[in-house]
Amino acid sequence: MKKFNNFIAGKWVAPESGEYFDNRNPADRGDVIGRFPLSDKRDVERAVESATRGFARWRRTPAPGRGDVLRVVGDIMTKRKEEIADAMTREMGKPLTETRGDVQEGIDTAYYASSEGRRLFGKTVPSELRNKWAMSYRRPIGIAGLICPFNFPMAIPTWKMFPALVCGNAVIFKPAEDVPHTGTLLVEILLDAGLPPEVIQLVHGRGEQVGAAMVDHPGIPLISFTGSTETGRIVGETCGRLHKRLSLEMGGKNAQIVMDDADLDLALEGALWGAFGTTGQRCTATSRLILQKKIHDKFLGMLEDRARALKLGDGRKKGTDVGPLINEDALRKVEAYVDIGVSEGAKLLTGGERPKKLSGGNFFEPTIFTDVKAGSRLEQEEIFGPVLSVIRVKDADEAFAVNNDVKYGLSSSIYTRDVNTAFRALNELDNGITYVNAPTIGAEAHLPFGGVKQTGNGHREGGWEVYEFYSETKVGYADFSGTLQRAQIDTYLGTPD
Ligand code: UN1
Repeated sequence: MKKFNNFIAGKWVAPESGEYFDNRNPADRGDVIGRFPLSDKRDVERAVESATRGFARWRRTPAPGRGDVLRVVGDIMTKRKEEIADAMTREMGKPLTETRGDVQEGIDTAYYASSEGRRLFGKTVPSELRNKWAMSYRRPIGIAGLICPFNFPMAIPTWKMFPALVCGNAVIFKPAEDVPHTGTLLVEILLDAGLPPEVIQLVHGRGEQVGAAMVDHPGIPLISFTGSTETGRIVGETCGRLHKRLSLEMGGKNAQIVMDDADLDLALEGALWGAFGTTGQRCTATSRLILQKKIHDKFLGMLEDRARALKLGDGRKKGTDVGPLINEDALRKVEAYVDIGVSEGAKLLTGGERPKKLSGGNFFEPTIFTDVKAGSRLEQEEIFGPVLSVIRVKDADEAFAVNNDVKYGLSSSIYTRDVNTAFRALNELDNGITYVNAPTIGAEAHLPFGGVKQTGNGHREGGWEVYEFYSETKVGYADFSGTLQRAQIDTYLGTPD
């Protein structure tokens, strides 16, 4: 059985505990991919010491040079795309089409970050005084602690890591314990591309040990966390106490609205992809379907047939539409929500069980509940699985109110042919992302990604905004007048020539 290690202080090293855990294929629990370190506080401590040295060196490398390393990273990922996708499906479960997309998102992020090395704009503005310059510019912050989820094993770490690196920070990377192999491949690629070793540290293990030690460590001034709102709250409390810069990406309860005037065939494809793609394990997954009353019954008929026809199975086999859930805990959580739905009086239209076949993996049938009441637990709480709740509404106002009446605010979608309704939705839906005539999933790497309310804490990943998070703005004033000029006191016109 292959044993993998942490990457600390420029070497692949065993964890201080000497303990390892099995990384299993969720489609076939008997298939063990390898054994990965169960690290703890001591490993994080060593990672911080090394990253401190890495940072001292990396911050002095000009940003275009830092970007050049990421360009090579993108080139290597492009060459190895197929092989990484296969390894990712084996440890995470989603079908190959999706894992290829996940790697592609990493490639897009690499090239975007690489070109940002030649921008990282500050601003030069006029001073109110003569012979004085005023400008803002960016500086790196230090060590970035990145705590990543399992559902996008390549894309999400790259969203965090590449902007952090191009801004000149060193990185301590903790992949989710369900996907340590993809995390390892990513670090190998960074090293092959020429990243100086001490700039990146990889520490495997559980959130309670490694993640918590990173959040607690005073030597890590910046934390980026993607995961549940419950864990995010704990992370936020600690970071607040220690004055750390923190970006949180957390839960979602995303809705697709289908209006009476929508193209129903298009809306159907969107609902299936949004709800059951990645087995519903996306923060952006469609977990609510809000149907206007006239098309409600017809649309449900169309949806039921197609949902039943989805093929569950090993994501590495041809023809698989939906892979397994990530682990046994996820399965149990989904089952618990099916029970909650039934007890709340929602009607189970299809699914609701583990399939009879495929008992060797963490499979669960695509599940649809109808007659779901707005405000019920099924309608309000994040499930992170293949469960879609259908709510019937009379008009756009009610649809918008139902969409907005949850504690989360990541993504939303509306299908309509009416341009006014579409723009109203863009204006009125309380989410970080709203799609018109497209599903709730499918964010592109060069636009800001994130949500409002309890989905986040105001930061964005991806796009241009994330560079604000990973850099500190500094202001420089250079007075070359040779006299004391007092801002706000001396006249704007200064002393006459
Ligand atoms: C997530 O939902 O967890 O928008 C990330 C998408 C992907 C990223 C999703 N590009 O669906």
